[in-house]
Amino acid sequence: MKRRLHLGVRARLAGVTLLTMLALSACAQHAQSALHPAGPVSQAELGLMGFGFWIMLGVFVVVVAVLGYSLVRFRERRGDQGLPPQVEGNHRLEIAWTLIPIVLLALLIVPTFRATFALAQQQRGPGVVQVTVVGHQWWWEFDYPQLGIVTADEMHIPAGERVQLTLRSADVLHSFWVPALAGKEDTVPGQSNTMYLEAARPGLYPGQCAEFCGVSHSEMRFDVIAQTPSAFAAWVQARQHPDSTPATAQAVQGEKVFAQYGCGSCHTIDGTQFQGKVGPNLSGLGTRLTLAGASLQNTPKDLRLWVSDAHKIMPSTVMPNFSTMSSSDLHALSAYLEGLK
Ligand code: HEC
Ligand SMILES: [Cu+2]
Repeated sequence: MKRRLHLGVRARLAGVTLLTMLALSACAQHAQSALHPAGPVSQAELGLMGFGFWIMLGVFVVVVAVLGYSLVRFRERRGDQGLPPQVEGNHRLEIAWTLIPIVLLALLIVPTFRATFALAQQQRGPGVVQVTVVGHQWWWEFDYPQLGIVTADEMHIPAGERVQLTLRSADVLHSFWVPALAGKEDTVPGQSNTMYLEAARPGLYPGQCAEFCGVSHSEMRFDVIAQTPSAFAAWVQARQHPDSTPATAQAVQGEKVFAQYGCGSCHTIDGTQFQGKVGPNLSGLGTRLTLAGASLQNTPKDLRLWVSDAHKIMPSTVMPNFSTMSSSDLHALSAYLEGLK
């Protein structure tokens, strides 16, 4: 008897915890939320989650109701002696609780299969923007093979159109996740995975690596910037015709510092002799919103902080600390890099 009561208490505690969690998660308004879908892919995925959730909530309510009823109805009463009548086996009940789960699973399987196959469709055709996403410890590279563009940290896409992604890894397992736009997809060394996504409206959709990939995993964020088709076309134009010529005397000095410290052995700047492939492509850096896996805002001050002390922001990064660089060299560098358009 006592044991049954304990079970009842536990069930009630679990119920209260679940409801509290639901209430709390309903309040949070995180931009990175799969509960606020901003495109057809995440919408379809949330629809599936919702369908499963309501079925399971129904099961939960029925089980708790039967449990509660049994606890009250069959509790030990004053004057009871010995064990109550022992009942074993009930064919009707056994058949019912075998059939009900089968029916529920059958209900779940139909939309799940339909959505899984629909969302796995490769998007092809002349109008479809293709992006190769490469996960690196600890930054994201975005290549647009049809357009001849390579960038990092932010992926620009046209709103209202399907964008086909091919996902790779340069080192270890990572997982590409933009909660508002689509579910996670792993980037696996030596393998290509594919997915597509679409943003219904222009906007900024934050994403991040969702697979532990080393000490700076939490600094491996990025933004998806969905633009109107004309703004996207303008961005493509600008990236295809980068302006990498330093415009001020300080920026000219900065370009020299960049060469002198060997930054170009790791970084590419389109339209210059710097063609390194180890780190992010820095072309058009001045137009970017964030730096270094979106762990810093793209300001001259944060850029200098990054160059002089990258390991403070991102432990173990391949990017060396240039802690002995003079302040004037650092200022020249930031003038040069922030001038890249
Ligand atoms: C040994 C290779 C290497 C060298 C040399 C190097 N970097 Fe980097 N750099 C990296 C890597 C790798 C990253 C990506 C860091 C991360 O996210 O882990 C990076 C990131 C950056 C970023 C942020 C880029 C972005 O997309 O947000 C800037 C800016 C930068 N480096 C500037 C420089 C400058 C300036 C120099 C020379 C003073 C330099 N780097 C030298 C490898 C290098
Ligand atoms: Cu990662």
